[in-house]
Amino acid sequence: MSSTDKNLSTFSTDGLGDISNLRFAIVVAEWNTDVTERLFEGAFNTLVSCGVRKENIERGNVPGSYELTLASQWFAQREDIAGVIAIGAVIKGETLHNEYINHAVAQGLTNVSLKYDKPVVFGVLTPNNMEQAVDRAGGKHGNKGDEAAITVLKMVSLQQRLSR
Ligand code: RBF
Repeated sequence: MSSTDKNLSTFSTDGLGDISNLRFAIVVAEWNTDVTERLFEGAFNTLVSCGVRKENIERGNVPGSYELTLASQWFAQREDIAGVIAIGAVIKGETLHNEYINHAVAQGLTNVSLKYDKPVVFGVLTPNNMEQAVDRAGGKHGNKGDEAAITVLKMVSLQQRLSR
């Protein structure tokens, strides 16, 4: 399903429960920073508009997307953090670097999520070029940062319901 068909930015957040006391982390890669800043803003503003307190959102910057996994683990291992959003933009170039980075990060974030039993959301754009990245960072395909925020909230909410 393409992102045009499925845009979580428009999903209902009804039934999320009380999230005002939950704490979240957003880890942001500094490569392609114009894009990752827009993704961060989307994620941050969506968390806040859904009821998360600004002071309950922590940010950590990392040099590039490859470093998202370790920094996400540093946050995820903390008991006070309910969920983590990892944000990056890995743009395809003339070499295969993007595939190595993307696979490593996707697998790494999955491992962290399972190890610490909490949502660690993959908010990494993997476009062929900068235009595709901009289209997904507040452009014509919405903002994947918004979607990452909705995802972490939905997962935390499901986890809370199942552990009651
Ligand atoms: N990091 C990104 O977040 N996005 C990129 O598009 C990106 N491209 C890279 C291309 C090459 C050839 C290399 C070597 C690294 C790139 N990185 C990129 C940085 C990478 O995620 C990591 O920070 C560095 O490899 C240091 O571990």
